[in-house]
Amino acid sequence: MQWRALVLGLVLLRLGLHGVLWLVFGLGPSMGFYQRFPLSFGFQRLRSPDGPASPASGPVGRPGGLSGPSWLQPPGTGATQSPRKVPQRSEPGVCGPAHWGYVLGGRDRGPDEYEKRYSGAFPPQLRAQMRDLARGMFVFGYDNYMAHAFPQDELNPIHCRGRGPDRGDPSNLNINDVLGNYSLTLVDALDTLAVMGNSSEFQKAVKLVINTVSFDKDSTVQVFEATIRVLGSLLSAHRIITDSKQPFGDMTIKDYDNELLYMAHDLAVRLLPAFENTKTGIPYPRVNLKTGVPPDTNNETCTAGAGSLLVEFGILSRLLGDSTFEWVARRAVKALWNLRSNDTGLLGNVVNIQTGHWVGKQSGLGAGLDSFYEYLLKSYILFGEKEDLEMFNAAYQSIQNYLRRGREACNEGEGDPPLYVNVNMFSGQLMNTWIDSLQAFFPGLQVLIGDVEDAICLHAFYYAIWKRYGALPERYNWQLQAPDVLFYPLRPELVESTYLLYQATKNPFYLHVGMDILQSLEKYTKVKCGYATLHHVIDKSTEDRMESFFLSETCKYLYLLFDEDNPVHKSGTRYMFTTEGHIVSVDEHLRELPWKEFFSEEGGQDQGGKSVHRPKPHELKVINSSSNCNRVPDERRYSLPLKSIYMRQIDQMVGLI
Ligand code: DMJ
Repeated sequence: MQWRALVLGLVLLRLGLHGVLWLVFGLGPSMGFYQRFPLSFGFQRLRSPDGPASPASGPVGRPGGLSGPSWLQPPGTGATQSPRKVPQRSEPGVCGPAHWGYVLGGRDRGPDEYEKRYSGAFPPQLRAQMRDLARGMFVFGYDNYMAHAFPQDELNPIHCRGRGPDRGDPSNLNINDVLGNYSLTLVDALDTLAVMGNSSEFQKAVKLVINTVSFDKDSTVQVFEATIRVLGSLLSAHRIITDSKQPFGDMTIKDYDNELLYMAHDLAVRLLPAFENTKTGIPYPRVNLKTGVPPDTNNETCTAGAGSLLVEFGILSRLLGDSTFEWVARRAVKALWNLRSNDTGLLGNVVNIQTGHWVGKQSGLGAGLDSFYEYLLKSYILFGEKEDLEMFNAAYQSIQNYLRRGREACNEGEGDPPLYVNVNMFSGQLMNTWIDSLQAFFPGLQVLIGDVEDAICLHAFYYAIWKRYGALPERYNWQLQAPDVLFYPLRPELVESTYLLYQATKNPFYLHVGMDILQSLEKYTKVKCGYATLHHVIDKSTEDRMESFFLSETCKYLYLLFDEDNPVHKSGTRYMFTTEGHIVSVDEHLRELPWKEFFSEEGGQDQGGKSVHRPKPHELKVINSSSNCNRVPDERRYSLPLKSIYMRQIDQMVGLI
């Protein structure tokens, strides 16, 4: 009798606990995620929107919520803190679900049981419903852009109008860095149309871009933004059109003659002046598409802006057989890399391109640095250059050593859960107590490198913030447990990580997260003609702006999360996403250096003293007369000032001089 009472008691206790967690997390009783992922920090412990966190609601044994002292202290100073050893993976991005099943499923259980436990937890009908909701979200934004804004750059979704560069106020960088008067939203959305299988609209949109978009504009844009949003999209769409397998349906264009590739080249050539007259090789942040670097331009650039151009520039170079673009982008990455701190290995967030002095000494994972790390790894995945992986691995280890606070393992051990903070690049000292919403991309990157367990934890932290506000505030202060900067411009980073974690784990938890995000976007940001930036994540007031990444990234990742059978997952081609969410197939062709064949085996030395191959003179002639693209072999460029290269590019390609 006593035995029965004990069993009954335990069952009731468990049911009660389940119910409490359900109420607290609001994730639905079918999920059962906590059984695998014991979050010893509670989502509920974040401060409520309109008041401080209850002192009693802090982490176990420590009143005061998430402002745990372990995040304020450098690694290695507390009992539970020591710099974490990074899991070593030789080949990033290639592990299959079985591997993740092991990582997540507890060491004593195999992936089969793991699969069994969670299959069916998110019914297929619901998944289809969510996929359609995500597609509807894209269509509503896209159709409204086409109806009310095209050919302007962006849609003002509240007043149903278009928006272009702010000519009246050139200092309005928030707008002018991004909007170049080149139908930005249409260009940026091209491959989302393909991913959603909409061939008729994709074909229509591509023709429209070819026939109406020009880069011969008096627009001063940020090199980084033009690269990731426009150049990247053109290259992605070009690859989709010319893919012999056509996995997304018929995305071919009748009489297509590589127009998008040539447009990409035209744009890239107009960006090249940014790489001239810079003493370090780090590019100027902005160029005028007609006239080059403006005379009064700023010599300071953020690390991510200058150091995340290699994926797009590298693809362009390898498709054209013209090493110019990859060379300048790679030179910038190396210049930044060489400026890292000798002590910590960290980089700052703002640098002077002439002196190489760090103007912003903050090192973190968010604004100013985010895609720098991302592109070290993604460049390696695409191009297979070992030095990119080596840089990434070293950067990742420094991040673990100096930025990561909290306990060593995500789901076990004592102390606060891991968090990546902002520190001084030279001393490793904490610089502030906020994290930004851009940082939410990092778990996705961790998935690619194989650090899934840590990714789960960091993602959970961001999701906790999302659940609190129905959006991610631009900055969240983890000590005050309140937003520091309140707007949310429909950013994709949390969805991106959610999608990648779902692909890695197949845990339905991530479908619930995606559903939650979709529903709050519908609830708080949908307006008359599209989706609007949240001005204030607490009072939910909106701003009349829909950034182009909403269609190119946020909607795409949401759609892909729920579209299990999408060719991105099932076609046999491996795809990688650029930092703007554009798909690029990872194939052998991009690992070839078309210009390499032009060099002899005779060695020489480059400016850094490294061995290089020297071309034979007769080979150079062949190269220069081989096409209407300006094929400049690498080593020849080493001996030329960049100015000459640029002049020749402009002269031959654009005819501006
Ligand atoms: C996008 O343009 C890209 O993802 C970029 O890398 C940083 N952030 C925005 C969206 O938030």
